[in-house]
Amino acid sequence: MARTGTVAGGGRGARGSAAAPPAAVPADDVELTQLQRLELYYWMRLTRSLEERLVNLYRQTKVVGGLFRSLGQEADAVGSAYALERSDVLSPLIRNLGSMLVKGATPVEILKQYMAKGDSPTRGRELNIHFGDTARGFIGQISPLGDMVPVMAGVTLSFKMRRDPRVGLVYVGDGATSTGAFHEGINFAAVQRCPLVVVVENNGYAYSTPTRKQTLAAQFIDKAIGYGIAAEQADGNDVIATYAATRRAVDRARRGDGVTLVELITYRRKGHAEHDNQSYVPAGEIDRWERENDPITRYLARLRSEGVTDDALAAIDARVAREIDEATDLAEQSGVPEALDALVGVYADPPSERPLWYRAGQGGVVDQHERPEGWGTYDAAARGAD
Ligand SMILES: Cc1ncc(C[n+]2csc(CCOP(=O)(O)OP(=O)(O)O)c2C)c(N)n1
Ligand SMILES: [Mg+2]
Repeated sequence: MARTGTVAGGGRGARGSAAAPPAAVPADDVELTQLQRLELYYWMRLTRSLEERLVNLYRQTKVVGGLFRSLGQEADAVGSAYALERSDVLSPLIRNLGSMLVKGATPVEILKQYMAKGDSPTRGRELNIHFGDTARGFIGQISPLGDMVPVMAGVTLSFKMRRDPRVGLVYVGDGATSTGAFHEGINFAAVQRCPLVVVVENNGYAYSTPTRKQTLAAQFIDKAIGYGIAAEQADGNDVIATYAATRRAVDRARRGDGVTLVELITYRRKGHAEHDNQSYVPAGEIDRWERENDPITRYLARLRSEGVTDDALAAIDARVAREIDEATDLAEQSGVPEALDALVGVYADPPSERPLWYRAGQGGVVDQHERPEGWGTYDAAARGAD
């Protein structure tokens, strides 16, 4: 079994990730041009600023539904997605706004989606970043944790069967690794030697449950041993280390050497969603991560030490601010969905199947037994004895 890894942060792994930030270990040397290094900064800054704009809109009650932040996890989302080629496919989670932006999702789409506008990607029928576009290589996410692992096993098995040299990447949280779907999916993909990268974002919490309360594994890469697959572990708050570890896994998958479990050690600085006040987090923990291990602050220090000027960085910040302002104006101008639009794309039109024969001419029976008066409630009084 291949078992390699950038064990940055002293291999602290699953059980200790929330206790203390990993030390700022320099990442492996990787081949990235200056332009690419600045792009990584752009994507992280865009992710954070877009979420900050969403917080403002949420407080103005313009966001419909919950708001899930990736504050402090921008390097893990951006660095891992950046390791993919354009034709590769990823399956994001709620904290992977950065990954979706890298894959081509646009700020205006994200803002419209969160505000449930009529011309948003799901036309107001889904929330936050639950939408996909196979042309751009990101699959629409679903809420059941771990369930996208078997889906991505299938997607990547189809790549392999068609001899299509594409790679798939699926994100799971630390909590999601405790589901049956995760186990079945990763095991199947391992046995089939699918070109799949499974990224475990170890951010210390699954909702209010700290990692030590939902697994006894010392670190998530240990789980790879049981599946007979390769593992990589990296400091998820170091964008270059994250990129490098994921890139090794992507290269391995493309070579035909199967699945890699990549553990990215990071920290969720906000609650599960905006409504969560994080009362269960030990005092000082969040402040410490913000002070000592903010992925953007760390990367800025690195870029400056490599000779990037303040002017160059300010130009990126200005570009991000301009793009988000323009996208917000556009999104705010869009209208709400038409009520009848809720039916579009739900039923086949015309129906692909003829109605069931035993229902032909039986509309009255169906109405009586399946759509009684007061649809959705049980009106016992009107029905007498039953
Ligand atoms: C199978 C399943 N169980 C429970 C939930 C409810 N739920 C949604 S997110 C979440 C916590 C997820 O934690 P983790 O996997 O660590 O991801 P994170 O939010 O930290 O990124 C829970 C329990 C769900 N969506 N699916
Ligand atoms: Mg988690």
